[in-house]
Amino acid sequence: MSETDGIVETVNLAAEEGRMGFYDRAKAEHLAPLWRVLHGLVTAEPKVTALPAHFGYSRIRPYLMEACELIGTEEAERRVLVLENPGLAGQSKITPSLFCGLQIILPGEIAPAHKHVASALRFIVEGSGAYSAIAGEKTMMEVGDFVITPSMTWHDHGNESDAPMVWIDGLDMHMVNLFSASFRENYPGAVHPTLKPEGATMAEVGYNMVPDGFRHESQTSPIFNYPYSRTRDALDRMARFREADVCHGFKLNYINPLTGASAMPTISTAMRLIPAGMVTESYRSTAATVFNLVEGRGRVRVGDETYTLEAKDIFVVPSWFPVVFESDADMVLFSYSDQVVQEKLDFFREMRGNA
Ligand code: 1HN
Repeated sequence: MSETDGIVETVNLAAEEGRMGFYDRAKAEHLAPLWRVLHGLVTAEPKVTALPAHFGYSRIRPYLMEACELIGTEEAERRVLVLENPGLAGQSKITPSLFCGLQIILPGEIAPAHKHVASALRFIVEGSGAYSAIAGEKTMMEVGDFVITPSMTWHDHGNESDAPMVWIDGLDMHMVNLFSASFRENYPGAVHPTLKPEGATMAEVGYNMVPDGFRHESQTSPIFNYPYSRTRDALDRMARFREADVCHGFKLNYINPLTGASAMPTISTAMRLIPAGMVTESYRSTAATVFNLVEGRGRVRVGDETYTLEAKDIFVVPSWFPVVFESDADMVLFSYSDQVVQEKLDFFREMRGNA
């Protein structure tokens, strides 16, 4: 929408000439007439500048490998290629509120410890046996695992395997920056000392049981690795006795087991299974969503675009764009969005079918 779109709707353009002197003098006092911008500020429908986009993993992977020859993790701090929404180029945004990157870490490398207000998710795409250490507890990561770094929590990563590890980094820093609330700190030393044995937190809260007096102040789930083996098993079992949702297939949302709320306070995360042969009904919502195909094959239609999907591909559905999935072989899709924030703020809207 251009600046004049709002003006045409709101004010009599012929009369504007006589007001220009007033506008000029008001501007000197940092005053501006709302009536010239009103309808651009408060639109009748979402004003979406983000575009649908598809990042084929086989096309991206060579760039990740080349980046490994050009820079180490010590210098880069994090060796990440940012997935930029083509409608939001140069802003490090996959959607207006969310970051998406692909991080690669080679055998023997360490991504040094730091912490920041922004929360991060890792979704593992390739490799096995690298760890993320969060608040002094390591977790080994496998393809399909969903790993959380809560706000202002020390974290470092290391690859103790003999192959590269690649994961998606999803962050909420654009929300943090909207509020000018960002802080970050580097740890004095490459790695944070180990404070808890691996699996400690999973034992405490990962089995629908909790020790007496267990305290957890943060709004982020205490569970920081949701392993794919369990997620996949749950989807499989669910598909045997439930009806698939016509828009989402079989969908499970990641939750904080202590509260039942979204696992992360700022990012909704989910895994869905769209069984072979299913074509979903059209769905749109105000929560722009980033997807990763973990397994399976098929197509997705986003607005007027159709993307053929192979395992590990990433794509984005902007706000209010209709999405339809066509599954050729059981598709398992991870997704993240800002839905939880929009729900908290009473912004969220969705439309099922073509209604
Ligand atoms: C970050 O801290 C990580 O810890 C990854 O691995 C990606 C992108 C922007 C800002 C901070 C990490 C990031 C990031």
